[in-house]
Amino acid sequence: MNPQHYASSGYARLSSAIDAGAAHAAARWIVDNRTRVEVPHTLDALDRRNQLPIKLRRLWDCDPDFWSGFVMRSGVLEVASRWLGEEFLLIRSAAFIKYPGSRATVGWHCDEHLWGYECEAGLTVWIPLTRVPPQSGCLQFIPGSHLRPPGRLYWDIRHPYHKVMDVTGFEPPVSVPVEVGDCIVMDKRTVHASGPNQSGAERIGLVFAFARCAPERLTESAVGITRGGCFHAVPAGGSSESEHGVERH
Ligand SMILES: O=C(O)CCC(=O)C(=O)O
Repeated sequence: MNPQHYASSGYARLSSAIDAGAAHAAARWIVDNRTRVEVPHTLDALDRRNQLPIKLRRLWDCDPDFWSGFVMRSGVLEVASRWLGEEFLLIRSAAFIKYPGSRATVGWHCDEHLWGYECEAGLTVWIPLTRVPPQSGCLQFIPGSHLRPPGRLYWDIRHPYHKVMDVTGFEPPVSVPVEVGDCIVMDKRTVHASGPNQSGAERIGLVFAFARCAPERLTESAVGITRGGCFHAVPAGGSSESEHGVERH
């Protein structure tokens, strides 16, 4: 990856940055656990004709042993620390499922608007757990959108989970297909969307959002991470006190 590309475009596809074995194990976890009632999700996770995206949330909280192992072994930690340095927070862990033929799309948005609080720096690592060719509803990005003022936000009935952005006058979007083992890293301000899954195969994307941010700003609990792989719980709005948290080396 050319670092210049990330700086100017606001996103980059990193080939072979994620351990394929770890990605396969994560796909198995999603398939085995998606109907557990305690996994927060937007819709019936088995609705194969879903017209709205199925999103599983707070994966870390559902199984910290599994997901801390994934973060340690997959390579995602190295990706995040490349931009965020030695210490940062994992603020979101989620998965998007689109079954074969699903018409579900995700509207234009940037992730910092979804987080809803200010961060000094932040990025999302999007990890395909299945192949995601263009017809599977791959991510689309508006190059350079992280450097310009955001477009108007409005409600669109096709995207009931968050406001979407009016991208009139922005650069044309670029589709970014990926293979298992790749990942996409995007700045918190980069405008992106995804299309319907017109393929015959299920499409699963894993989302890990990382940020450097004052803990008192957090509206949900997060996981503090140091590069050596030490994790501790950081409560919403609270102080980062590792003796109250879960240390996982
Ligand atoms: O996986 C998708 O289709 C959308 C992911 C996305 O937009 C996000 O993580 O912000």
